Amino acid sequence: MAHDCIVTETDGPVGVIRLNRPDALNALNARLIAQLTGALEAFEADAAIGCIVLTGSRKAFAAGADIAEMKDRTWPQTWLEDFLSRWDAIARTRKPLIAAVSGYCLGGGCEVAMMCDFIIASESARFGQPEIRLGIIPGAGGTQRLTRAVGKARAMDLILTGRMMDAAEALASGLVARVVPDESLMDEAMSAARMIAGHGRAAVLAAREAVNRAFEVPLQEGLRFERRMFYALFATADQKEGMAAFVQKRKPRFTGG
Ligand code: DAK
Repeated sequence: MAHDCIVTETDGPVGVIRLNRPDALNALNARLIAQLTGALEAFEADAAIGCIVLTGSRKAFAAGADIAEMKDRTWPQTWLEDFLSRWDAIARTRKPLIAAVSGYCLGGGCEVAMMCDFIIASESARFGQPEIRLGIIPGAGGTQRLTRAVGKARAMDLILTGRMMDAAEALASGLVARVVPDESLMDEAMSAARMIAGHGRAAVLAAREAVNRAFEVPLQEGLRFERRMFYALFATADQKEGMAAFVQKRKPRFTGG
């Protein structure tokens, strides 16, 4: 499928996907989601890529799922076709995924950003789950991931009122990892992505898997999982290289082995 809703590029070991439907504030229609999941799969399969940055425009990361596309759907259609099920593929990405968010990040857009490993926001970013104003509720993880990120009180406030929160509130509530000036957003995201891509690949995958476990299992099970992953990394060449480099006072040269 030709890419007319996204733009992809690579910069060394970093893959960049830019959502690109400027006339609709990057509203996420089926075509865009198909292109996005296809691009993620391609970067996953490319051994040269160690980290992926997902971004939008200065005005909008994405203003949500495409309302015009879904407004006339019926319940049997949504149920029988498992409407929007392709979205799950975004959350299944194994390589580290950073959301670089500027402008509107609403509804499904906020849910996609929350599927990423972390969010770097620009000062103009606005987050929200306004679905309630359309007579629906979040359907791609908003009630679950937002609640885990910001806690019940603020998640209820945002989801029940449908209001937006600015970047400062998103930072204070733990939804985003960093807030940077608008003009520095991509530099900051790319520099974080290059740093991650430069680390040992197995350690990076193990780290993100272990952190994600924290949301799914009881503490003792999570701690056991972390320890097993920690031990397993001693089987990698990158662990030998990382520790040898430290004692030899030089930079490590990780190979992914
Ligand atoms: N869908 C379609 N078009 C949209 C859109 C959207 N979500 N958001 C904006 N647009 C279009 C507008 O219709 C307008 O198009 P034209 O009239 O120029 O043709 C253009 O983008 C510019 O928008 P505005 O003129 O409205 O721009 P403003 O600056 O005045 O306002 C705004 C910006 C972001 C406040 C406003 O556009 C707005 O409220 N947009 C809707 C936000 C929203 O309600 N988002 C939630 C949508 S529901 C699921 C997966 C996902 C979902 C559910 C389930 N599964 C996997 C099961 C997700 C659901 C949603 O996201």
